[in-house]
Amino acid sequence: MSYESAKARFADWGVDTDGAIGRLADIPISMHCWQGDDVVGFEQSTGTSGGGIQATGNHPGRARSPEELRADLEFAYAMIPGKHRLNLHAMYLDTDETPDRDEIEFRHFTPWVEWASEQGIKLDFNPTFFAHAKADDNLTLSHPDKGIRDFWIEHGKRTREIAARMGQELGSPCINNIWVPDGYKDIPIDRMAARRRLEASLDDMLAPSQDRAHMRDAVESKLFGIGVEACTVGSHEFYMGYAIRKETILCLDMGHFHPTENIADKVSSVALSVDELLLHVSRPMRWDSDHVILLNDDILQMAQELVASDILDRTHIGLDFFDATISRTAAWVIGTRNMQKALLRALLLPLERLRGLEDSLDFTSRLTHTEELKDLPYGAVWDEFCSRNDCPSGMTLIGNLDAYQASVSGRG
Ligand code: RNT
Ligand code: ZN
Repeated sequence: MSYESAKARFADWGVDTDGAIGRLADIPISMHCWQGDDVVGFEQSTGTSGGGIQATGNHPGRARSPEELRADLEFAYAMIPGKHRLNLHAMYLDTDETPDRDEIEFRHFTPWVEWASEQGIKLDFNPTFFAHAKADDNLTLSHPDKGIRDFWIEHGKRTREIAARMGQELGSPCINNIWVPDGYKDIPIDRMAARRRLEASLDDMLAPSQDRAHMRDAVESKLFGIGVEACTVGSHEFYMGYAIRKETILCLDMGHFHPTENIADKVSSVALSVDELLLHVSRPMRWDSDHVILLNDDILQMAQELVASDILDRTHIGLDFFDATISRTAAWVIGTRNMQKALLRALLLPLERLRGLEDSLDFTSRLTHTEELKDLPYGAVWDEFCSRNDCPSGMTLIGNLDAYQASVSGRG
């Protein structure tokens, strides 16, 4: 179907497709660097990621250096319509030096900032509280040993300084997201003590004030992880309260709740209590498995909630998945485009009309509407969005992804 006929079909429902395309072009997605190399990073002496984070698979083509990762990212961004962000983790430093986590400085990341500036990409950042000997017990900021807590507090402070410099250099606030793996494999005696220690450490870390035009702090909760089945210190309730009291951004990772919970339902509730949200859009399968996101009901509902609740301008959309059984570049491209496709569908809803039906308790017509709307030609509008942004779709996209994967599959 041509775009013109699709536009007319949507116009029958009172929906302006050009308006939706225009709005979608202004929504940046923060693409996570760690899909490109299976969460390994570029420190000289890393082991496995630990902390219950697990990339499984050994498909050829994993990026082994910052240069390879940047080349892969450039290709991926070229296959994704619009301008997006890159979400870097502290363990992706690019330097010949070997600073420990409590020694990192902005200069260890300057190649990333120079590259981002050339590419017109803004950066987000994360302290890395895993894949380190001092995190082997799955306790970092809540560790009973003050020396270990202090080590991680210093790491966190440094990432906040680095994030602020990144944001300043690139002219866009860098979201620095704190996730710690802290928890207990078996039933702890004193959860309160662990939570008090985590809170005190976070307070210390966040004490130095930073300009919110340059960086903003976010905190990410989790239900459980492999190895910390009995208790996660930084639970949802912990961070929800913390974010409200300390006025940080709250990060909701879609894999960090019980599998039957609907994460889309949460955003309007938490948005009443915190100014800004960060999402880690992910696809848990039975557990926090971080599968590549599909254009499925979970993602469609999430996008719909952001649009219908009118919180797009205070929600930072980040992605968090990593599949090592498929092409890493294809994973980025598929997942990021799916997030955009979901947002496009939400932007193409006749929301006023649907709200009217709901408010007049006409649930029959609400259901008829939402089901009939599923037959509208979303694909034609998406194709138009891609072509206006010089991006391929369909068979051309598949050909490009295959060719790029073939070009990197010889990496050892
Ligand atoms: C882990 C969290 C966290 C990480 C990244 C690498 O369960 O989801 O966001 O995936 O920081
Ligand atoms: Zn996450």
